[in-house]
Amino acid sequence: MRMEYDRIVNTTTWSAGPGCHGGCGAKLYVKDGRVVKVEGDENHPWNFGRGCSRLLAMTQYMYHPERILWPLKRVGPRGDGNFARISWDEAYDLIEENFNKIKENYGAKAVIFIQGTGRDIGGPMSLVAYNYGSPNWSQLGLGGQACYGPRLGAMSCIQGDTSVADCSQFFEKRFDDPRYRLPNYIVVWGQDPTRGCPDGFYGNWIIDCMKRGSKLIVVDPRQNFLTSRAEHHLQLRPGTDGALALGMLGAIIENGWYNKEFVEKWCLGFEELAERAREYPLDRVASITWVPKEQILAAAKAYALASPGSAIQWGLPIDQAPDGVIVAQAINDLWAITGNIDVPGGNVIARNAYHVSAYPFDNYQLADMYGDDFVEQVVQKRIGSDEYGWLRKWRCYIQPDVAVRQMLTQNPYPIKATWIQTANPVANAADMRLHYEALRAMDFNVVIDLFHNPTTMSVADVILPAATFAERTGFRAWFQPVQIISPAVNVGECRNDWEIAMDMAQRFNPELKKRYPNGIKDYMDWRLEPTGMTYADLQARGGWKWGDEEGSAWVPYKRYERGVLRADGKPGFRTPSGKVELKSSQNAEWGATGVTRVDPLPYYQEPFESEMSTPDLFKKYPLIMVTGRRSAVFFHSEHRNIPWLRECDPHPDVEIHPSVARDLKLENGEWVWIENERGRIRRKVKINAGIHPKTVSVLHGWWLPETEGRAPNLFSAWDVNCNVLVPTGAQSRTGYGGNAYKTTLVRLVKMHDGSPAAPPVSVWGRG
Ligand SMILES: Nc1nc2c(c(=O)[nH]1)N[C@H]1C(S)=C(S)[C@@H](COP(=O)(O)OP(=O)(O)OC[C@H]3O[C@@H](n4cnc5c(=O)[nH]c(N)nc54)[C@H](O)[C@@H]3O)O[C@H]1N2
Ligand SMILES: Nc1nc2c(c(=O)[nH]1)N[C@H]1C(S)=C(S)[C@@H](COP(=O)(O)OP(=O)(O)OC[C@H]3O[C@@H](n4cnc5c(=O)[nH]c(N)nc54)[C@H](O)[C@@H]3O)O[C@H]1N2
Ligand SMILES: [Mo]
Repeated sequence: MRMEYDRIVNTTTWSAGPGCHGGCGAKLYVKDGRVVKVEGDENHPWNFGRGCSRLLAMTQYMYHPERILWPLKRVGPRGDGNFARISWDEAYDLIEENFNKIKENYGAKAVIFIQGTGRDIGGPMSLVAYNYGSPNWSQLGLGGQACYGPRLGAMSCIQGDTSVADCSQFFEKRFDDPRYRLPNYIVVWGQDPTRGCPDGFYGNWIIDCMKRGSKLIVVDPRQNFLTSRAEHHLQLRPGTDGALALGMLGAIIENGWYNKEFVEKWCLGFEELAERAREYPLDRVASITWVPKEQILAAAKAYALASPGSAIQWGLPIDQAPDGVIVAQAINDLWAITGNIDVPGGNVIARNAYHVSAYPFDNYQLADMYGDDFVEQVVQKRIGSDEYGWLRKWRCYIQPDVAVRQMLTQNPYPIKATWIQTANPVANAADMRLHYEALRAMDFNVVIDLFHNPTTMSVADVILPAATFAERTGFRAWFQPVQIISPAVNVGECRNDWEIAMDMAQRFNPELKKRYPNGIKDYMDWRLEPTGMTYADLQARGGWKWGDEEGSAWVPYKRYERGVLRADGKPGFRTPSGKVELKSSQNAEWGATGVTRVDPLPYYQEPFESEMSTPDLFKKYPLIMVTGRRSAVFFHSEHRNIPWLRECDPHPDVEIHPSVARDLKLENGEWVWIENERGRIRRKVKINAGIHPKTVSVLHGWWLPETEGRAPNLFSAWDVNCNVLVPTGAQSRTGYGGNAYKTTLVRLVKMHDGSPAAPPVSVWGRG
């Protein structure tokens, strides 16, 4: 009998393929040099054999007939869709030549290096940017850098470390580890982890905890799987999380439900916080948030009285609230004053095992790699650092809203080219048209991707084909364990993103060949050094290593008592004072070095567009469009071309409340216009009684790969993508967070006879 496979390769998921932030152990079944089946690895303590639909559809993704298999060069005008096959050497030569020409004429900072979300490319991509000589590394289009950065920044200011809900993920034995205790309550705040597994967090862990007895409080304007099982569901007005958190802080303080011992011993600024919170009595908060006062009080009481030992797990809408950093600060204060930091079942501090990271992200790590002088130079020139002190002090990205304007105005210095690796701005960027025009204004754009999309079609001059996780080496350390990515097969001439980045970095700086003579192999071994193991060692021991050394900084709990968090070895938190700074000295200091000032205490700010902040606009556009809730089968703009996945979610739809459907005489399944001052798009009506009647909910990232790719159609992106309507430039005072992704005002308009009813959704058009 013939075997159905020749071998199984055990590996770790990350990025290309499922698209996600990764971490799952996966098994790749290989037959005759092809992956024929993919499953979750039942022995892996991260996912215990489970795998999402995108993982299971890997074979359709890898061997898709439209996958880009070799380097391409544009021939003919941009937008015409004519590309010629070239060799890797020709492609590298072309890039080198063009980038060097730009460097001669305008300086290296005229090139922006653009990555997408949480990919593994951050580290190696900065290697290309810095060795070419540009300080400008970014997530262009992510207005306000509004994805996890604001939450990380706030936590860094207030408690000096990131923390996450404790679902036992820091122990290899997981729920069986004797040190672990379940959260009494998990507050799921503006996140739907069952769909998205975001930010180093596996969504099913919440369900694992629920099965064992944890109760839920969910803060979300829309009903979903978790809200239906929650003891408290606070269905708030989008963008008002800051007010809600301040109201809960006030109630907890006023009623004495906070943890007095922890506050006294470990917190600074409690009195000031209490005074600030008094400005947010529950009546006021209820009218801002739409959540009845009694519900807020009941949820605050339940959470606080079941603490320490309750956790808050929060999501993207916090970053995307007005002044996202400040909203994150208020929520962080909630788990601080209830004594939930780094206790079992609370918000456990999340240090990477052995402090290994694939992502040299902050200034400390960069200084380590390149020296202090280099960091100082990079920081001074980084786009946006004059306006925002936070950009100089905190992470190494440029400010994307300032960047896109600089690309268009060429002021204060020219920007002439981009390197786009793992991003699709002409689909995912807020104010898509603005980004489209900015990229069109460039002399030269390199795109590294796996498929054509609206960005490659409209702006790419050279395209390099990237490998999926199943085709390459790499490693992941976010947060536990340290684990490697092992290749199973090759597809076409596709290459590992890390290799591409290293190849180009070495072309721009031949000195790097001395440091990494074997390219990324040496780079990986150097990054893995703190584990005491090489890539090969890790592979030999099965692929991962849990950091579980008793007493180390990456093992819970109560590390602030043990003196392992701070560089000086003293007990306390990694903040200037060593305390949890409810009134943040760093926030004040970082803010003060830019043009904008930042309040050291949390406050509430009304959304950029709303009934209160823009009443005239609201009269014309009375519905709040909430964008970007995650679909389990898509990752942002990806997977619309994967048959098994598209079948689950075939149409770009808009969820509306039955009362809105009644008022506008709209039926389930009909196509409708969504409009505002920036344009209009078409969507298919889906009636959902689980959303608030004053909101509509849409997925972002839509384009239709089955339609015409050439300009002006660009796979119908202008027709269906909600980012035509989402504004930019509403970032917070820190430069991080904000924008109106969850709070864009729109109106719906019924289509009349003669208007083009539906875009040609040919293959998927049934029903
Ligand atoms: N309206 C609205 N817009 C949003 C959001 C929202 O909530 N609402 N969310 C925003 C957020 S949080 C984010 S993070 C951004 C995400 O935006 P992006 O990171 O741009 O998201 P994707 O569409 O997943 O990926 C972009 C491209 O990268 C390619 N790609 C995927 N993996 C790899 C890889 O490993 N290597 C290479 N070379 N290419 C790869 C894909 O094929 C795709 O074309 O979108 C933002 N856009
Ligand atoms: N399958 C899949 N997984 C993904 C992604 C993907 O595209 N597809 N994207 C990844 C990325 S980069 C990110 S950043 C994460 C994001 O994932 P999450 O952090 O989960 O964020 P969202 O999906 O934007 O929204 C989560 C929930 O917040 C609710 N919500 C909307 N507006 C508000 C608000 O103003 N306040 C509150 N409290 N709730 C609100 C929505 O209804 C939704 O249920 O997911 C990651 N995982
Ligand atoms: Mo994101």
